[in-house]
Amino acid sequence: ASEGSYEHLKVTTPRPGVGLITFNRPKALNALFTPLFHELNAALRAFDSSPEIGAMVLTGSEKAFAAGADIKEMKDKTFADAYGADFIEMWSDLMHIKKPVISAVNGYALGGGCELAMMADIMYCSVGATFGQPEIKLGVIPGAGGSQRLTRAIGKSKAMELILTGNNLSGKEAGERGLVAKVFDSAQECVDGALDTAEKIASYSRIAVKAAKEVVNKSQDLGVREGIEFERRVFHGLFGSKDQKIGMSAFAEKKKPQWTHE
Ligand code: CO8
Repeated sequence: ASEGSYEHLKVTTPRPGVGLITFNRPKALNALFTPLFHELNAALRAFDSSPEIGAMVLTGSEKAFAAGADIKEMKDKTFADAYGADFIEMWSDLMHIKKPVISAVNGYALGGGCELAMMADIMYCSVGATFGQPEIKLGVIPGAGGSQRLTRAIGKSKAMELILTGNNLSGKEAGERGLVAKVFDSAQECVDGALDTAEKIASYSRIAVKAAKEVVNKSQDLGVREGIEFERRVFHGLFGSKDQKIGMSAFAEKKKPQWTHE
């Protein structure tokens, strides 16, 4: 994931252990289309497998995180085109990334843009962010998990209202309703805040971070009892890691832990 090798993205490593992916399709407000996803998936995978990287930030511009799927690319598709080619399946590869991903949302995050932001592990936004699932206005419905993730995040009644009306949700309200973890006053502060959090995550044991992300994600799929049992197994497993010995010994010796990520 070297700088400058992408057409629709900017890919950089601005902080120790942190990969930053910025959508760069300004003329179409970062509308999402297949060539962009080929690049996004390649960039995410490169960071996920890089030993240098501990966490990632995904962002757009001040005007738009992403204004949705590219309507011009989609408009002439038939059912057979969409179903036959599993249209947008590869748009959800973000879900298979093992390292934490933070979405820093400024401007429009509509339709697929909102869905992609919600696939991240932590969402941040600025007061100027605008979330929405406007698919109903185009004669369709959310197609990349919006109906499920938005409903879990903000509750059925509000999600239903947004999805049935196509109305937007402001950055401020996204914070109040718990869609995002934090709301910042400006776009720059939002990206910087996401980079700060990513840098902090990247400073910990990669093994523990991976396990923490995995167990929290399981809470979305499992019942509470199975989830707690799963968590305990993973917790026990971490006593087999070097980093558990390093972290706990460092505390006892009042030293800073030097992780080996093993
Ligand atoms: N697709 C294609 N082009 C777009 C899109 C889009 N979603 N959004 C904006 N653009 C283009 C415009 O056509 C325009 O291009 P041009 O200059 O060539 O005319 C350029 O971006 C700038 O846009 P506007 O002039 O419209 O800018 P405004 O500031 O006036 O308005 C809005 C901004 C309100 C965001 C407006 O552009 C808009 O309503 N866009 C469409 C929003 C939308 O409906 N999004 C949902 C799309 S459906 C969807 O996402 C289905 C999800 C499927 C799964 C996705 C998996 C991840």
